[in-house]
Amino acid sequence: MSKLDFVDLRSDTVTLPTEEMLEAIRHAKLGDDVYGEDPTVNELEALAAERMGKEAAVLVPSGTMANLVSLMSNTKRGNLVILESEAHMYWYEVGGVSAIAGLLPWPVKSKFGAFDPADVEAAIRPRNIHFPEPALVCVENTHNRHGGTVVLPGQLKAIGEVARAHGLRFYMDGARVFNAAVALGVDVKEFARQVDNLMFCLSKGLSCPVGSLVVGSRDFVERARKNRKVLGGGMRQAGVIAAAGIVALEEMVDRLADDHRNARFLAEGCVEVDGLGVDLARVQTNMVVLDIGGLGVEDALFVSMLKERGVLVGVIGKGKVRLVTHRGIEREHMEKALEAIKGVVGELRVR
Ligand code: TLP
Repeated sequence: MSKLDFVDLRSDTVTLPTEEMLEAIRHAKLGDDVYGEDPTVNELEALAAERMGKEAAVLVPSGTMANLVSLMSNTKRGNLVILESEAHMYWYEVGGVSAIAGLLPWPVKSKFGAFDPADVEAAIRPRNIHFPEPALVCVENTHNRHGGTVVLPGQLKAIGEVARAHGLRFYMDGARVFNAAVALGVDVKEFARQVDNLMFCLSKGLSCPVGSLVVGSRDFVERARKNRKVLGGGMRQAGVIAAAGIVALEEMVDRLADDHRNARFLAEGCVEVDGLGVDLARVQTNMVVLDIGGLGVEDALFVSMLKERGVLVGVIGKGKVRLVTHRGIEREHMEKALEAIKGVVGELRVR
């Protein structure tokens, strides 16, 4: 990123493919993946399953489709699904959980994204003629709207035990589960083994242009493959996507630690700025959420003033501004962002 470019902290989804990915795409062996004949897709799916310690995986175009096919493959229409009340699936996936999967979402609140197992237990109502059949419990890891917080393997274990005791499946939206693993310094399998199935994204911090993987048992993945097809997600020479994914899994995981360090640096700088709120306990991975409520201005004004200073950020709720670090954002960009934030806050406070 040159000094003239914007410091784009809206999301890690803005990352561009690396030179090595572009090279791998150029040389990828291709075939028709709907026939199961794309060798590069087959290699990526086998690699993803192996990394997660599960039987099988299927490549889908997006995280949203990954969640949707997983919902469909874990439930029957009319079932009840327990979700965290700030979950991406509940907020940002256009209501596909009901509109397409035909499920009743049952939101349960939590502090940092990890439900209290007792709250999950309470949400699982007894089997009764009046009630929908509960089928699935979902967690998100890292948790986006909670600020990139990690749901710990031990917390997953406790939630999973409640789900299984009632005959429910347990699914993880692991869009950023590699961030969780890197933050804790543990193998990603520590998270994956606690759930029946999960998805993760290639196109966030791992820098791929497109793609997510749905991972689980052979039976589940077979259903997911069929559900991907019904949604129009069966792709042909998808090895062009998978080639970058293989590079991501082999080369791009460890560097997520840089993003975490940069987020921490930014957050610690922002804590010092009068008028801003930052909950440092939530700054566990590559996100920082600023509470700008104390400034008494419209969120859009704050965002546009930062943009004038060359910094792009997003709004995730009234008075809540999200900044996300990723590849291409270095320490100097963090310094520039911090200066810009201080400048905007200073200007607003003298108004
Ligand atoms: N999140 C995006 C936006 O949609 C908000 C972002 O910029 O963070 N699960 C989680 C936890 C996600 O954060 C996202 C994307 C998805 C699923 C959906 O992935 P895509 O965007 O590939 O459909």
